[in-house]
Amino acid sequence: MGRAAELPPPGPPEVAFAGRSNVGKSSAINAILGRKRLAFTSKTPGRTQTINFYDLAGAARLVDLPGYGFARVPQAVRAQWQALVGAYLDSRATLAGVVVVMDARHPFTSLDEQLLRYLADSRRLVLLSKADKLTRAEQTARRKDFGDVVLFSSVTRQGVEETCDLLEQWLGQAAKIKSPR
Ligand SMILES: Nc1nc2c(ncn2[C@@H]2O[C@H](COP(=O)(O)OP(=O)(O)OP(=O)(O)O)[C@@H](O)[C@H]2O)c(=O)[nH]1
Ligand SMILES: [Mg+2]
Repeated sequence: MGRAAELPPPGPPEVAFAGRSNVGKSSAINAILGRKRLAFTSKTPGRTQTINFYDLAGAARLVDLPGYGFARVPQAVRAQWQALVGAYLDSRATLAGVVVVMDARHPFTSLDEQLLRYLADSRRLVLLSKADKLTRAEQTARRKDFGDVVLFSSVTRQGVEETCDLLEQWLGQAAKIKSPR
């Protein structure tokens, strides 16, 4: 894992993607940017281990954070994760907002709740990922349970537009993140 000292110097506004391992953060970034293999994804939880920055024509950045809650990670690595991601979320002056990605099929864990509480005063958006695994009825039920969330799928691209619109608002006029259609 990298250290905070290795982060690129603050530049344009950034939106960071946070959440448990394997929920689809890197895939969501790829779907939003319309680039299949930009951010590395994997079936194995714990794929993203450092903080990765994706530059949007110099006007903004999307930031792929390593996931938390991966049981097989040794305690030392977990502590390092907390130090790295905690320091980033705490002190990044150019952080414009955080997208919290949760698997639409699973209830929030206590770590998810901690993160949401921690971000309570920030700009944040909750994506319920892998929505393609749910039926319409299940999607409706999730929306009722969780309130203000976007049902999202990097496979069907459900929710991509809605997310892009909101991120563009956060990032300001300079940042056009939608891929050309
Ligand atoms: N069906 C479905 N699978 C998805 C979706 N998004 C991601 N996946 C799959 O879920 C697995 C994990 O995706 P990643 O994008 O690597 O997840 P991550 O949150 O970045 O994981 P870490 O980097 O380990 O924290 C991969 O096998 C993806 O193909 C989705 O919307 N639908
Ligand atoms: Mg990842």
